[in-house]
Amino acid sequence: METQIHGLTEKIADARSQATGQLQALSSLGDVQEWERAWLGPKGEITTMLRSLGTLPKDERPVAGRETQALRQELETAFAPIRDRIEREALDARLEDERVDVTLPGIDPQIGAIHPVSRMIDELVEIFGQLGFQAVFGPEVETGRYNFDLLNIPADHPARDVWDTILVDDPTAEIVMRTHTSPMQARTMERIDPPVRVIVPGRTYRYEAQDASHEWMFTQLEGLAVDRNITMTDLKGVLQEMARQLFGPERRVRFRCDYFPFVEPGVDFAVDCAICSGKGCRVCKQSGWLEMGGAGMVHPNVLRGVGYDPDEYTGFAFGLGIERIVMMKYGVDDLRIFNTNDLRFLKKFATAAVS
Ligand code: YSA
Repeated sequence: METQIHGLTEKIADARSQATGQLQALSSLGDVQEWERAWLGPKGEITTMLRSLGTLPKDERPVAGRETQALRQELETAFAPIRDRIEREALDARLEDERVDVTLPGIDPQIGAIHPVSRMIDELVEIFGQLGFQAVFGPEVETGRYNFDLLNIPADHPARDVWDTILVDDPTAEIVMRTHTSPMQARTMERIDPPVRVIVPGRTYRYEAQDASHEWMFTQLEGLAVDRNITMTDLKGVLQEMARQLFGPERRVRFRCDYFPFVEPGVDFAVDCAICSGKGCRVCKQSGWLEMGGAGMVHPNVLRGVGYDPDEYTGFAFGLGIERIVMMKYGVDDLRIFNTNDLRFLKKFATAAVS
């Protein structure tokens, strides 16, 4: 009996000297956690000792229990200030490490800019909006029916070849990347009755060799107005107003005969070069004029094709090349740069946006 109690007292003394010895050697947060786990934790030495009290004879347990609890108390009291000191030191070191000098100059954020072509579309939507046109959008993958048939270009017509069409998958199904925004003429007229006043900005695709003024993917803006008594004068007035707002009040517009199967009469229209005021320069290729697109009075067959009566309604339509307009407005001499992601080029427009 005596030996057991004696044994426990020795064990407690041992534990005390070991635990306090280790305590003095703690130096890091890891040490602190490890020590606490080993001595005071639920699976630690003191708990194990308390659990083993059950093996003592009943009348000795209270004394042994008190002594063990006293040891726990003693160790907790000795541990607390050491733990607090080490935690504080670790926190101080971390704060020093992560110190931020708020007086250092900041890093300028990289500010993006709207692409010049998108910006031009926004500008045109605004201008035509003032003239009563609403912007609508159509599919870039089209059927031959909308890209050609309903535009008065029948299957065997040679005009079908001039569009350099990119076919999607099966050639017999004639699913095409739209070669122009004109398919939206029929799509719009099928959906609504006159009066119609819409513009259609969007991407178009042609199997075409690239050069300074041609891309295989480019952007057009279609315009369509159908109502009673619409004449060529309305077309000229609308395009003249657009040119005036886009390039300045003194700009002149030129219309020359051209052929498109979906208009009669058809024209191409140009604006006198804003860069040289029509005298001739590199941008207008010394002609004094910058071609902007095709236009004309909507062909009666196109109106008939969507169920409109050409004896009751007339209309005009036009299609502009947006990249070419940006080129004219800003004197850009190679259209391919629009798709190169060249930041030096794009940043010029970023600056123009904020100035
Ligand atoms: C004509 C009459 C209408 O009633 C309505 C619309 C049109 C335009 C017709 N759909 C068309 O696409 N005509 S077009 O082939 O001469 O192209 C119109 C404009 O798109 C051109 O003036 C040019 O500015 C631009 N364009 C054409 N091919 C291009 C191009 N831009 C860049 N790269 C190309 N490969």
